[in-house]
Amino acid sequence: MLSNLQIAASLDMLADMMDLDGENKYKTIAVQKAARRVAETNVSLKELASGGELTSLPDIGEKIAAKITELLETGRLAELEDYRRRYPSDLVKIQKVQGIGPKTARKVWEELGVASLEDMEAAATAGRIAALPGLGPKAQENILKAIARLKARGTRVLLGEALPIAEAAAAGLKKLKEARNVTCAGSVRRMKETVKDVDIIATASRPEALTWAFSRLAMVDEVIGMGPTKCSIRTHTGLQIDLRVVPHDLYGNLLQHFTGSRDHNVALRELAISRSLKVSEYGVEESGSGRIHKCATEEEVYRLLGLDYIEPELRENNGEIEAAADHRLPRLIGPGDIKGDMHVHSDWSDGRASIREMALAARQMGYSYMAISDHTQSLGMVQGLTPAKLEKQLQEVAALNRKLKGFHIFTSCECDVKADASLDLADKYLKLLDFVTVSIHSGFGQSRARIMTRMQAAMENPYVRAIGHPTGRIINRRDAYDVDVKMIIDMAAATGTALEINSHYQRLDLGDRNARAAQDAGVRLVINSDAHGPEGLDLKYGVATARRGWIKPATVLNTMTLAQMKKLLGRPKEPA
Ligand code: DGT
Ligand code: CA
Ligand code: ZN
Repeated sequence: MLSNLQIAASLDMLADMMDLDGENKYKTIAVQKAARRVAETNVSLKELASGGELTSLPDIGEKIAAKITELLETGRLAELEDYRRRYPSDLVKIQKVQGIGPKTARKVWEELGVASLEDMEAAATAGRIAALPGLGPKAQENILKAIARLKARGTRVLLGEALPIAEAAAAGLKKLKEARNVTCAGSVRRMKETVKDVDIIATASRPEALTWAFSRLAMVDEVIGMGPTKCSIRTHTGLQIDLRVVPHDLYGNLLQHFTGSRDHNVALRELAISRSLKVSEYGVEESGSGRIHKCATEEEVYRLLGLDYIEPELRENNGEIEAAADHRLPRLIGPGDIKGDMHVHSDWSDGRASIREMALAARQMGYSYMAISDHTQSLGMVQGLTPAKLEKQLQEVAALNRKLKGFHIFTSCECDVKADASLDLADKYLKLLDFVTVSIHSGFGQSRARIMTRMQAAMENPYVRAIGHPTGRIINRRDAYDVDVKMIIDMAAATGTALEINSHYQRLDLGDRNARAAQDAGVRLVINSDAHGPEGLDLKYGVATARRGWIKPATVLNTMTLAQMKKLLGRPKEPA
């Protein structure tokens, strides 16, 4: 019987083959979405299928359900096998290399017999790609670079994929009457943007009740290891989770130890030695007397070492220990500091909900404002805002603002800065808006100088208040465009333009380090959802990224009250 992960892999492969074959884009996307849904589904598809419930999952219609059933019943998918007979399966890896795509992949296979990434690299190194019509030396060079980047990349899981599963596992354990404490530790607790695996630490009246229950959770695909106080499992999504049940009186020591990071723990141990103490998972020991302090809480561990409590997100040995010793840790931003969202899409561009629905959802979250920032037209989407459409949208927003109680919608757009560095809407339109965000959505392959010219043109525009997802990276999938982040930060400071922390878990752009550098340079940040539907409004990952970047509430524009924001936007922007 196939696991969810294997089913998702087959569907993914099918989508890739369809792409290669030049199949209709919408059909391909539907299969990709289904694959993703399957991979993220925590209950076994076998069970859903046996209850005839596959189509109860979002993104799974009758057609996809039939494919899944075929996979479950026969272990194969006739359609996929047919493709496999026609194309070498490694071609799909080639087409996914940044800047190659299905047409080129087919061309190099048909013309040069290139059937794997190794073939591709060899052909490019030998100069045979450049000789193909329509490709040339520049394309060949880019292909070589992309292959090199691909090789350098690991297989860490995105936090936004791992955390919901980790939290579901923890919630499953918390329900047991034997459970006392249950907490995620490791990189998940530190909210690192990618994680290798999930670590859960617990205390219990009967440890084996917890490890047993853990091994029986619906999300478990395979039990990797099992003992009286330890259990490791692999979920249907392929993620590994390690549970450790620890003694109650050492809970603080062990939670601290297994939260890490390793570098933080090493530095902590060194500091301890300088204070004649020894820190380990067995307690804090006084070197002279040999007395061991067992700590039920992490706060006690840090207190014994003479340190202020250090939030998990800061534990990367980036100066937090020194700051804790000197009582100079920042008051970090938290979810409760956020008062609104300045980057939200609606069905006026590629969003799925109306402006009203987005506003109601944002108000429901406790916000007092949002900016509706639909895409402009050059993105190549039929729906983008033209000047005429924008003027109509302004009327709709004005009408909504008259009706909505206790909530304000700022007018905005996510304006493209085009490959030639011009903005996609003329100043006379930008001027009408409360808040303009500019993003790069095209010409990703341009030289650093070209990209920076575009950034500069955007930031020097007096109406542009923020740069959206400033580096363009998609974690594990697409590298940043060739930007000089330091220069972006300097330009932002000089022009008084804010930089976005885009909260989508695949972006987290700016990332933690860059956000910290921006704050140090006096640049304002804005933590946005970039939501395309009400469910996308959560800023959890953006706030976590900010916390990892030592960000204080005052650095972030959308911690302002509505009145403060209105006042700020009523004045021209000013250098930092
Ligand atoms: P990752 O790679 O995303 O899973 O990152 P972590 O930090 O979750 O690393 P992991 O799962 O290997 O270990 C969890 C924590 O346990 C780690 O942050 C610190 C602690 N730890 C584990 N092994 C060691 C070790 O050999 N030395 C030290 N000092 N700490 C360790
Ligand atoms: Ca881990
Ligand atoms: Zn957007």
